[in-house]
Amino acid sequence: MTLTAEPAHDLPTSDVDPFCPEVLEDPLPFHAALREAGPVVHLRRYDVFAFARYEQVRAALVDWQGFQSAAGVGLSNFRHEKPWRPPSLLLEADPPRHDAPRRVLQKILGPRALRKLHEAWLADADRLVDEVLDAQGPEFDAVPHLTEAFPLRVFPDAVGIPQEGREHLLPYGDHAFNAFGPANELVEKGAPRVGELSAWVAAQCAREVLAPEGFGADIWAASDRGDITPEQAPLVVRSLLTAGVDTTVHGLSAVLCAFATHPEQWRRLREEPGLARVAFDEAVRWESPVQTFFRTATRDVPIGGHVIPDGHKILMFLGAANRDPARWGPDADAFDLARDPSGHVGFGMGIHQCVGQHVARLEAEALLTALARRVETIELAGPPRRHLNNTLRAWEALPVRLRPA
Ligand code: OVM
Repeated sequence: MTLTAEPAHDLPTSDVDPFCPEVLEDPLPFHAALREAGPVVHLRRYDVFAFARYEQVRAALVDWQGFQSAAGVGLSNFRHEKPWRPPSLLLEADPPRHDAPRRVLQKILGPRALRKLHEAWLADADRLVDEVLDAQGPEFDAVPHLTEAFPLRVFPDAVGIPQEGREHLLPYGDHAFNAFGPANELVEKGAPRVGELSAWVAAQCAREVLAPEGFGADIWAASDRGDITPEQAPLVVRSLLTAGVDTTVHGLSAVLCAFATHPEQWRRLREEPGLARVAFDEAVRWESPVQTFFRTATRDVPIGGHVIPDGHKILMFLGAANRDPARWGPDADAFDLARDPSGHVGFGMGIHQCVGQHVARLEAEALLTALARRVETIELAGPPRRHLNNTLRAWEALPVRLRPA
């Protein structure tokens, strides 16, 4: 093989731990430094290659042949390490094995299929907002009362799992998203409950446990048709229960926090409630509830005058790409409903792009529409508190004051 003469610049490196509490608390300065350092930065602490610019993150997401998922999309390399649970058939798989489960779930969670939930979820959000304003008055913590309450009220029912044990959903998802990072204190803190939580989740995936109608039943019906095997069906249900709750909770928290801190944007939404979905996508861009995913190089991949060696992990900073001024302009940090947020990588991009994104948008549309109808102003009633997670940009508390219209 002939080597072309590349300019001999050094690979930028960083000793920062992206998963340390200080960076998780406020990742924005680190993201900016990574973007400025170059198209690829070697993170010495974990011997991984970081992409923080929109161009490289997007290219890596789309290139599933060069940057595979089947070796895991966390730091752990499944070529050498045993995964903490059987790998996801969607997230932690490559074509061709990835494709049948993906096709099945994409149809079940697609815009056409969701039309039958639209009216019911809008009505349910109306009731929730009424109840909360009645019971709490104008000032309360939006995390338990709205952004956790709404997904927990509609999504488990839509999947078709029983009432009992639903309090396990958020802790299970929290652990699963921590597990993409290094085995740090956040993972250790979750470890004692993993057995119990995993066993509960696995039990909910059985055909007999699931309601006769719902996403769960639809997945089992796909196995009856032979679209997936009966062995695959419970793992596909598991994907819904793993990725479907914490993500939407923190996405809804993000959009409420954005409005509580941008009163002129709330006025804009109230004038034009049809902007609810754009507002949610802009908040997903602005906050990136899922901050990072890894890929693994399937060969020596040349990039920016360097080579990422076969088998090495790449860490894609979705949150940094979503605020890259080279893509979003000098106002990349602004939350602005006048912007077109399409093309953001908060839901990923390419064959693994979030299969639940239409469900998330429907939840957001319902909650924002209900709030816009009743609430003249939203403001912070105290300092919001972060919940630290290795992958999620999450909230512990979001104290708000609402003035009824
Ligand atoms: C899954 C899955 C998909 C996306 C994210 C995720 C824990 C899990 O298929 O289980 O995070």
